[in-house]
Amino acid sequence: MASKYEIAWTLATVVLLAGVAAYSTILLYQLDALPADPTEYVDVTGHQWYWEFYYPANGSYFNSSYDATTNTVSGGALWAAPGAVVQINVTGADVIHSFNIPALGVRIDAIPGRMNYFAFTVPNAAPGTSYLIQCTEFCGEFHGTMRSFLEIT
Ligand SMILES: [Cu+2]
Repeated sequence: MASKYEIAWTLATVVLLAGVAAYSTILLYQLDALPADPTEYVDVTGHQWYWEFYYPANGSYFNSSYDATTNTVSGGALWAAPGAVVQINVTGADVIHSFNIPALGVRIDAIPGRMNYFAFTVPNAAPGTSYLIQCTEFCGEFHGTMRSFLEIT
């Protein structure tokens, strides 16, 4: 027969774990929540091996090509103002990629046939500051140089 201590510590463990489960469930949903009114929307499409940025506010597309010898991009970048809340709608055109801004903790998969949504706040950095964007899902031969920059405008 179980002693009253066994019953007590079993119940205490159940209560503790239920509390942790409830707290982390709420936190998970809060992490995925999108802001009601972001400053800017950008559609991001991963291609082998470059990032395409579409700005619906002015209907313009940019294919951002990375040059590893100079560590620069041509053709466009992800532009945003300091402090802006940017919602990115991310998909893949060919294979699975992953859109990652390591310095900002932004990481979301770019999957063909699926749109993933993520919002983040741009740091209050000086115009001209740039943050590396790197594909973090192995996507073929030039995956390592599938880069771009978030550029503060
Ligand atoms: Cu990749």
